Amino acid sequence: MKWWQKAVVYQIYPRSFQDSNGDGIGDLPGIISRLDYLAKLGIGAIWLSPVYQSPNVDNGYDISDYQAIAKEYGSMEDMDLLIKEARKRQIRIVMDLVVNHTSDQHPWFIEAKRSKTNPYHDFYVWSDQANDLGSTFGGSAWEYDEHLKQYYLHLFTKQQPDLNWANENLRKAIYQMMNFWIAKGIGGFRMDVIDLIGKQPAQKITANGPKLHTYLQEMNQATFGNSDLMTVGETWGASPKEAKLYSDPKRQELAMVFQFEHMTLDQGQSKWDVKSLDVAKLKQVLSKWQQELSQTGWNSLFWNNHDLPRIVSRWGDEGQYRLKSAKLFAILLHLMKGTPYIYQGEEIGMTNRKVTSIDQVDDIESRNAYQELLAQGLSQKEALSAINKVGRDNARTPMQWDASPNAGFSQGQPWLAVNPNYQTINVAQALADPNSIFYTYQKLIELRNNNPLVVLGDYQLLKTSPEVFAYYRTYQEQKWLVVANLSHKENSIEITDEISQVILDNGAKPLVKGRNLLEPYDALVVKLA
Ligand code: TEU
Ligand code: CA
Repeated sequence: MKWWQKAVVYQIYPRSFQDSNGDGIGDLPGIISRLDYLAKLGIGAIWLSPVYQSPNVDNGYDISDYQAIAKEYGSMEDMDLLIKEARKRQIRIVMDLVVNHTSDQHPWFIEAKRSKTNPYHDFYVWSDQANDLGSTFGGSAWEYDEHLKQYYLHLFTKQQPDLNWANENLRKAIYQMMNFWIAKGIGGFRMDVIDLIGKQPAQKITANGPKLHTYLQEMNQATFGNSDLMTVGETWGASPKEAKLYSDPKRQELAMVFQFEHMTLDQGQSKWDVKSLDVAKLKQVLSKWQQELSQTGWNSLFWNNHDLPRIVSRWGDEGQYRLKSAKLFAILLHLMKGTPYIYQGEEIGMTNRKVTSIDQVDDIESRNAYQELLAQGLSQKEALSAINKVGRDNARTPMQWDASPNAGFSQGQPWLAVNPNYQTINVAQALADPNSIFYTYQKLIELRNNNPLVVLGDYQLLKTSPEVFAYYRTYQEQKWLVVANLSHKENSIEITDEISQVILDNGAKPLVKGRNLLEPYDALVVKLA
């Protein structure tokens, strides 16, 4: 068993985690000061969103120097100290690797723009014509360069020019940079939009290009191949078949990928067209992924990240049932097979935050979408309502540590306003309350550490009423049953097994053999006789 099959990973969005010097921006010393808290939770790794030098057009996902720490986050000494202090607590640091594109301020791009014969020109993707390929953040994916009279490709903002992976020197430079970080003793890489690196824009192929897996195998050989590093690729476009190509150990590519099929179930025509969740579909999709990757490959398990709205607000109930529904989503996910990820604040049930004007929105994706939605004929109110539901700032408000001003995140003015509910939802409160969401997560991590069933057991979905999600995990002689009522209404479940013990619940009454009534958002794990 690999360490990353047993570990739970905690994602930190450094800008919003803990500010140590009052400038309103979270930083590395701030993270170090909170390691004991994370150790108490029990996590085995931190996925650190980008801390590299960046003009911050896309909050660090536009990198101008891969081997320098952004000044506002601290220094390389702070980074080394973070790695060391985390290791002392058996926590590894997984770095965000953003190599589909750089910032337009990266020296490579500045050189690339000088002339068509500059050795760095071919590090990027140029074309004499623009086709109708669009950018994820709105508008065309092509930007005209007046000087070179050529277009360059940017699948995200125009300040994020796409790298040309067909260029061998570029690939070597990236591998060298990765080895620089590996030598520091990091725990692995989370690879930003890695499914795009094989792009062939002339054919309008972006995800899953023909050479994608060749590049990843080459990268594996040139960098982390012979180490025990954890690697997870962000792949919005992956089907189970593709996920197996990435994560089949025999193929020597990545440890696992983030797939997003379950996270797009409430989308209509676009991300901004939000529908209600069909729980039956959620069951079907997650069960499909559990089955498909049961023999080959490995799943990653998540509800949240820095791009997604908060799960309690999205599919749970942030009001009356906040505690119960947050625990339900924790139990449902952490008992599945795969590596679970917790996004900062999820473990205390942080919620979405509402804005009343576009001026309160920081995120580039939401700001661009707002203009596009208005142009499509939506009212300002409708556009803001969509942003309030699924905008990325929902996940990016500062971490709520305690009830003091600015939630204990900063002594100064936070870069993004704190969610006003911090006086009741915060870490200090959670740690003081034995019934808090925090302790449910802690218990789930402990269960994973102590029971091979949780890591390795087979998964099997039970046939139940549509809103009840129930599955078995079996390993050797052991069998567990997980039941979750994803509804603010009562439901029921018929159980054919003898139950020997309740392992964990969210306030739900113990289950019995036969018919059981389930209260809203009831969730529990039981051991079968
Ligand atoms: O996200 C990939 C991506 O496609 C997102 O833009 C996603 O579609 C969107 O956020 C959903 O709302 C990664 C990073 O996680 C994201 O933060 C970056 O902005 C993006 O890549 C570009 O690097
Ligand atoms: Ca700071």
